[in-house]
Amino acid sequence: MAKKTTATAQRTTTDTVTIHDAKLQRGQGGELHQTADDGDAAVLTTAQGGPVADDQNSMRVGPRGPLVVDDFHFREKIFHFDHERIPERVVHARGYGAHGFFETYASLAAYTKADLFQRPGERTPAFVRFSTVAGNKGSADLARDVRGFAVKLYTQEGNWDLVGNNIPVFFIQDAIKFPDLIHAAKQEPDRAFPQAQTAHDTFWDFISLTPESMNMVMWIMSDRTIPRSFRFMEGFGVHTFRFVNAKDESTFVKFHWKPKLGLQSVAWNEAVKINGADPDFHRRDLWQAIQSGNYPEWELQVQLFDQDFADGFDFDVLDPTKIIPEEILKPQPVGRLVLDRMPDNFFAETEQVAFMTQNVPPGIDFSNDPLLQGRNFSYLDTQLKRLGSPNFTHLPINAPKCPFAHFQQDGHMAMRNPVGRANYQPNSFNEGPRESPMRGHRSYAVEEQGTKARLRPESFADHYSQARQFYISQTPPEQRHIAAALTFELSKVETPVIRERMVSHLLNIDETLAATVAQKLGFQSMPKPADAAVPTRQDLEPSPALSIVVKGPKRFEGRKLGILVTDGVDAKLLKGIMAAIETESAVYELIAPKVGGVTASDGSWVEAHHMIDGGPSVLFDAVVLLTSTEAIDDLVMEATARDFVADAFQHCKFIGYDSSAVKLLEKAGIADALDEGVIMLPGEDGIAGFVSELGKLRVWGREPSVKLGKA
Ligand code: HDE
Repeated sequence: MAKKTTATAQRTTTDTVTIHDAKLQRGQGGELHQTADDGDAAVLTTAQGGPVADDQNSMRVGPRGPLVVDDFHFREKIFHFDHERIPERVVHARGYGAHGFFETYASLAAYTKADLFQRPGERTPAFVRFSTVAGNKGSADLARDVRGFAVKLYTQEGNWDLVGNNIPVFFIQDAIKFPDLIHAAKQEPDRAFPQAQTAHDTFWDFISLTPESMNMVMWIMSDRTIPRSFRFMEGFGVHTFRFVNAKDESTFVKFHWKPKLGLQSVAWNEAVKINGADPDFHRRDLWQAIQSGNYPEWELQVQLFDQDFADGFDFDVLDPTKIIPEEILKPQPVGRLVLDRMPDNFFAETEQVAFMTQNVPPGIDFSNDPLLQGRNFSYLDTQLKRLGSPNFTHLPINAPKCPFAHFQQDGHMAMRNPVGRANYQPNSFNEGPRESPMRGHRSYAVEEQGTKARLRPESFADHYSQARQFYISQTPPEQRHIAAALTFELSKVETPVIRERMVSHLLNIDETLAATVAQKLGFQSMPKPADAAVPTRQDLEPSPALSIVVKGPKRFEGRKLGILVTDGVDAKLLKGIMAAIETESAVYELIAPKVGGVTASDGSWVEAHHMIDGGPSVLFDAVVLLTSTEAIDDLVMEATARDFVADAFQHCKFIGYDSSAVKLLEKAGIADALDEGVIMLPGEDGIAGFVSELGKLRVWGREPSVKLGKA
């Protein structure tokens, strides 16, 4: 007898089974169906709209026979599934986006006619996508990498895309080098690894042969490339742009986004562990913040300058490997960006959003930065490749939110089709839109002349002075992290000459830095400094604005406290801490030895967010250990609990603890090393005093003793 393998045969007990809130019922032939016949769900249909009777079983000949070709529902379902993926972005593949708005503070009419900057208080809808550059779509969030900070502003005069990064300079001075840079940074082509890492030969080979990247090297080896959250990063337009006003006068402008909650990064050792504990750490952080109403906010600041300033400045303002230090040209706040809504659908919005540097409204124009000009060429191409049709602007996320009218027509997947007879202009039928010389985008009428040639200007030749300036502007822990990052990255480079070449560049930046890295790499002798077209300037003043620590937060606001609790936890103390954290506009999560929660000293049940394994201390900005005399002996036996404390300590975090947790400090091996950041609770200044201390975020003075990142 043939084996009975149908769903009918497998399910013999009940007639109705609830699965994911839908009902499975038996059809006439006894088959099980998910059914909407009771009226509480929409009827499942094919893409053609035909109601589907059975979505659980494909059509076949007999219970164990072959499938039949006329099962159009099966064919359509599988066909569509097979085509679900689109090519990932060639760079910035992994990203996460959110909706929000930009609000103008005051009219900038004197500088620009850009409509969004005319009326104080006006709000312009915005969509922002944050990204890493090198990793593939599924890579981990805490890769050491530049972060993309791409902003689409749906202005009343067309979309403006400010496609920036969290670092204000770039690796190269000419867009023609971009494919080489990216090939070198991504996985090596023969072995297809390493993923989302620059710590490999080809990257450092290219970099060491490209001295113009040295300023960027200092930035990427700093903690800027391991941000704690998208919410605590700066964003930069990088290039010099132009504002153009109604009188057609131009002012140069550089754009900066400043996070309201201050800057913050993680430690490298922490980043490595976060990638294992929660590869979606940055996504989850943004999701949780927005879903809980803690809307991240940035201020848009602009550096405005004229040709005279540009002529007198130490470096060429068209060179994207240089900044204009904020101390020399103060950025002016002009508005704020608030992210207050997550997309309804990741693919439709975050994946399909198409940013293009050439999307500028009237009043915003380009400079001759060769990188910017090259980008203006590239971004349109890449959207066609990725989205597959010139009609990608028909997708809601890419469509302007202002009225628009043009004669572009047809093509794959055209969703908006012109009506009427005249699909051209001029026409005699008075149909369709006409151009508007008064309102339309006009480029600044700059006079250009020169000899056509492939060349690099002399004014782009100084590759080391600003790299040095960046390095000397960092606080001691930040300088240590740069040395440690260089050491780590170069330790993964197998070809000795590449390491040597890098150290020879470092000699032109800072001798102590070069010596530290060389010593850690085990060099027997120092290489000669790299040949430099222009000697490094020693006279550039440090720019404190370049330090993350200096620009850190004043409060714990927006950060997350991890509270490790056990049965018998002091209910009053716990409640006090939770209330104080809420008052600080911060959040907390509870971590317990077991899934579920614990019973507090007053007998109440305390629900935990994580068991210790799933909530290591790297996921938090500070931690508190609240246990009890009954539970502590079991707790100290847990390796994960000891790691929780030891990691928090070595990552220089603040640790609050109650008297019963002393044993855990001992077992974690830190009881002898307690400092001002390890605080017995409720503490001399009470819980409020403890929470106020947390605003300092890290006890950097501890770092040399724990040797975290000490090169
Ligand atoms: Fe991009 N870049 N880029 N880039 N870039 C892309 O466009 C390119 C550069 C940046 O979230 C691509 O839609 C060239 C600098 C961001 O969707 C592509 C050059 C800066 C994003 C492209 C650069 C950026 C991209 C790939 C050298 C900071 C992600 C997918 C001249 C100011 C946008 C895409 C998003 C994406 C080309 C250099 C930022 C291929 C040729 C400098 C944030 O068009």
